Order: sequence, then structure tokens, then C-alpha cells
Amino acid sequence: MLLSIILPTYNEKENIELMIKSLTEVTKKNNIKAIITVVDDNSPDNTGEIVDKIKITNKIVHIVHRKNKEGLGKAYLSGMNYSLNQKADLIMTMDCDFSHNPNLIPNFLKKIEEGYDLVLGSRYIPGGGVHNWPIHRKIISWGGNFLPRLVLGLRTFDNTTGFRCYKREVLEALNLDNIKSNGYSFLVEIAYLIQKKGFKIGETPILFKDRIHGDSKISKKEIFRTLKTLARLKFKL
Ligand SMILES: Nc1nc2c(ncn2[C@@H]2O[C@H](COP(=O)(O)OP(=O)(O)O)[C@@H](O)[C@H]2O)c(=O)[nH]1
Ligand SMILES: [Mg+2]
Repeated sequence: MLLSIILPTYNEKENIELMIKSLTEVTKKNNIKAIITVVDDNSPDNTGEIVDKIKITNKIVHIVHRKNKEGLGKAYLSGMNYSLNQKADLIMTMDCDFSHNPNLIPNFLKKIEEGYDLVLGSRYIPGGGVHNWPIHRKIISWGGNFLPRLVLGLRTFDNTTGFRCYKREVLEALNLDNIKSNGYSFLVEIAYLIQKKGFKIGETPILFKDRIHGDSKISKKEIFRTLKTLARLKFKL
């Protein structure tokens, strides 16, 4: 069984090396056959070049170089298509800034073994939570998760989490290139399409820690994008 861990990066020079090291250790320690698929949007801080160097000695590291910054959703899509081509059986996505704890990866695989097709790392189930978040971010995140449940009938509690594990069959069943949204709304849309196809979605608790190095790239435009996406999916626009 091959696991591909997709790491989208944009200006992550302070985090990338440590993150790759940590993922390499965790997968080795747990006997998980894995590749790390970095998807870099031509980061001006040279994150891509750093990975090119690491890749020479660490053979589990792969990189997809993209020309322009096109957002998280497009980066995930590139990483997913690449992982499917590499014959990965499981495809994970996670942030490169240590907000998602690499040590939790085995918990996702356990849920997959229990029979789930998609496992979400959830802040909003017992045992999960957020660390060091200002109140406005908590409110935005809570709304971003509550609204899709209300409007689209999603049964899962954390639908904007980027810490996930998909079975390859799930991604093969979707028409990935038809997914229109980007950023957080991409995450909502893909969860909705997967639930609609009748796949089993499970959640495993995660404690989300705010980044220490570098800056968040998610803009306020996301809120409006998510509202637009909800309307489009609800009314099939
Ligand atoms: N390739 C790529 N990665 C991105 C882009 N935007 C954000 N990222 C990466 O996606 C992850 C989550 O982004 P981040 O800014 O930490 O979002 P936040 O934690 O929700 O504030 C990080 O690893 C970023 O480097 C993008 O446009 N392209
Ligand atoms: Mg972050």
C-alpha cells in the first residue's frame, strides 16, 4: 500500500525542511510506505529549490513545480493527479506549517482500515480543537463549517480541514478537473461531492496549532467564495 502525502507550499522556507524530516521519520517508524508530494507555486522565497536539493538524497520526496500561485485548490488538484499517476493507494493532504501534526498520520490510516473512504482530521469532534486562535478566526471557521452542514446537508463536522486522507477510488470516482472552487471552498465542494456519491466519510480528532514561522496566505475573500460555492452547489448553478 503506497501513501502519497501532498504538501502544498507557498513561501515555506522556514518549515519545509523540518516538515519533510518529520514526515520521513513518522512514516519510517510506523512502517508506512510513503512518498511526499510537494506542490510548490514558484515560491519567491525559493521553497521549490530547497526541495529540489533535499530530493537528491531523500528518495521519498517528489515535487510538482507550478509556474504561478493559483491557490490551494489548484495545488491540491495537481498533487492528486500526480499521486494517482504514481499509483498511490491513499492520498493525504496537509499543511506545511506544522498546524497539522505529522504524528497523527497513523490515526488516519486506522480509520481507513475500519472501512472509511475519506478521513477528515477534525477540530470539531470530541478530542479535537484549535490552539492559539484569535476569536475572529474561531468565528469564521465555525461559520465555514456550520453553514455547509445546514445548506448542503453535510454530515461531517469539519468540512474545511486540509488534513485529510482519501482512498484513490474516491478521487478516481470524481471528475477532478470539473471542481470549480479554490481555497477552503474547494475542500467543502470535494467533501460534498464525495458524500453525494455515497462514500463513507469518517473523522479523527486533531488539535490545530497556529503556525510559528511564515504568514497565512488565506485571504478574507475566502469567506465570500465559500458563500458563493454553497449557493452554486445548493442550486446547481
Ligand atoms: N502551492 C500552493 N500552496 C499554498 C497556496 N496557498 C497556501 N498554500 C499552502 O497551503 C498550506 C495552508 O496555507 P496557510 O497559509 O497556512 O493557511 P491557513 O493555515 O489556513 O492560514 C500551507 O502549506 C501553504 O504554504 C497556493 O496558492 N499554492
Ligand atoms: Mg496555516
